[in-house]
Amino acid sequence: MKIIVIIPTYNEAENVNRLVPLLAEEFKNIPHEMRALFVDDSSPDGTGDILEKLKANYPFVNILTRTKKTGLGAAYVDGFKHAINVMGADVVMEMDADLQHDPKDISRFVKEIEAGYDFVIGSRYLDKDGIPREWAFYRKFLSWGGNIFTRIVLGLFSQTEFSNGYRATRVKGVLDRIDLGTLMSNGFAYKFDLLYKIHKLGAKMKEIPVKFGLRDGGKSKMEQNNFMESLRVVLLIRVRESQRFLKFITVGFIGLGVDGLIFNLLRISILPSDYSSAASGFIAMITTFVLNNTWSFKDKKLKSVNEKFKAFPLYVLISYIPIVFRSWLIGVAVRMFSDTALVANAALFIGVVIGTLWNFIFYSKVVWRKKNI
Ligand SMILES: Nc1nc2c(ncn2[C@@H]2O[C@H](COP(=O)(O)OP(=O)(O)OP(=O)(O)O)[C@@H](O)[C@H]2O)c(=O)[nH]1
Ligand SMILES: [Mg+2]
Repeated sequence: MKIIVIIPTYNEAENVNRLVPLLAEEFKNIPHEMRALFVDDSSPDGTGDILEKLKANYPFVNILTRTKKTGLGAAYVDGFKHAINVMGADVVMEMDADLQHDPKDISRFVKEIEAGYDFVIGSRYLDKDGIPREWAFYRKFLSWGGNIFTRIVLGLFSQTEFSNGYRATRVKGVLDRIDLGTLMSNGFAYKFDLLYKIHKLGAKMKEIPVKFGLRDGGKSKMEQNNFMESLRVVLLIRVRESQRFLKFITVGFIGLGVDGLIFNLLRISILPSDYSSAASGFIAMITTFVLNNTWSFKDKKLKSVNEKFKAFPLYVLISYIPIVFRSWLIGVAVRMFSDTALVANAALFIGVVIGTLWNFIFYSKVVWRKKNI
């Protein structure tokens, strides 16, 4: 495997001299083609020149020079593209230059990739010493609170770490399926979006405990707006994810309208009420199926006639289960309490809410389970 450790630098002259020999030590122990790719934004402190000198003694050093400092996310996107398209990476790693990420951990990341994981992140929350003791309370709180908040908002409860920039990602089938041009932030917050996109692909993800050191030398480049930008990205991911649900709810209402309209049209023209209901229900099912397929689940669209014919009976079956459940629930409720409009409608409402969630989950996981690539 060709593994490329991407290290963005901005004014890290003090650190790269120490980091490169440590990388050399670590790379010796790893039975793969190991490379480092420094992405330097023309640092005014001469980091680029120092790297050029290091390159002469350490051939694994590669340098990508960007003319402008346009943010950590933008630097990484350029780094990923270079690593994949120019250097032919099988795996890319993300790592800071300031020795807060211990180079000795690299082999632990590689082992997890060898074991079949697609994405490995170093978590500072699996061991109690993950975060530097010396950090001020507010920084500890922000880091810890931010990760808990993200975990809840994104509903990714298996993940304890979202913001650490020490990661390894498989290229084939994972990173090469992500449109790097559309990541939500040019700054540090791209890390949240990229992690979520990797999760959405169904990648096998793994956390390993790491200790986050103190910055060794030089100044922090943590941008002032990091916090607000991260909050914006996490909330936007949530909105983006909820869009499908909102579309699905809209389709449900359209279905209800179609059902009612056709039921009444048939009833007053040619059919008795019971037949009208059966016919309108069926037409409403077809309508919602088509709308869900072309709109709510557009990205997972069933394209061939064959696929649609197979999926439709499943769709009908899934949709009928909550209707049966709802009828049962109403029966139980009126027997337990009293047969009043309030009890019956309250039970109906609970049944509809449960049914809506049921349908959404099973449509997502069963009917439209395959993502089109
Ligand atoms: N190329 C490039 N590198 C950057 C940029 N911003 C940060 N970096 C590098 O990204 C890595 C992480 O930045 P840091 O300033 O260490 O951020 P941090 O670790 O969250 O903050 P500290 O704990 O204060 O160090 C370092 O290697 C920086 O040199 C940027 O805009 N362009
Ligand atoms: Mg740092």
